[in-house]
Amino acid sequence: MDGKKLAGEKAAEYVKNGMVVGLGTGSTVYWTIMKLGELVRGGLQIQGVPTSRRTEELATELGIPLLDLAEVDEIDLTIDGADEADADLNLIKGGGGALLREKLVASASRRLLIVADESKWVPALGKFPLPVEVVPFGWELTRRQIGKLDCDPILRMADEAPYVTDNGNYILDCHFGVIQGAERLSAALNQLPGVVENGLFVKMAERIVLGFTDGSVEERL
Ligand code: DER
Repeated sequence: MDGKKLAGEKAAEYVKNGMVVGLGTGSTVYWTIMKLGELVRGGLQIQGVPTSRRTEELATELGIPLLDLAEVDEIDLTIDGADEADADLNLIKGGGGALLREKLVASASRRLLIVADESKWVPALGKFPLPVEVVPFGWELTRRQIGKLDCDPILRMADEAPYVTDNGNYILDCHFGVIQGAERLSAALNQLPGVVENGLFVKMAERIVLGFTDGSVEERL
């Protein structure tokens, strides 16, 4: 069974009529958005706030009414994926390059629900390199500063050129190894000149829906 599809579709059950829903980015929340498209065509009335251009395009194709983040005071529920999640529900996100808008939407949400397959559930964060969004101007200097935090930052490439986010920035994928003290590291990264945001989502998620290859689905708080 496809754990991502199981988790993604299960999460759609949390969406109620009249909600403003943050729509995450990635191949797991894709299934949530597909299910919401089906429900909207069946009469469900929601407004979505996309976390990336590609989520915006998908939701538009599906007929899900959309709002810009600037238009909403508060989002009822955001559903998004993750690259890693630990038992404290701290996350590494940004594998899909959408971490800045994802964190902004999540921070404006009353509830954050994560959807993932079992492979994302880890004893400790850090095996997945931590994405850090940086401004292109002087990125090499920023890279050196981040490297002083005991990691190896690698510029994310798309074909022969640096990957560029929806916000016109670069991403450094930072290999820390096991991360001890995610909150402290997140603060240390974000105070560096040139760093826009990082993929550590600390104490933001309320619960996670995990899909397993055996066909089971579990919720963990
Ligand atoms: O970039 C992100 O944080 C996305 O949510 C993404 O990394 C989630 O991964 P998925 O495509 O395996 O759901």
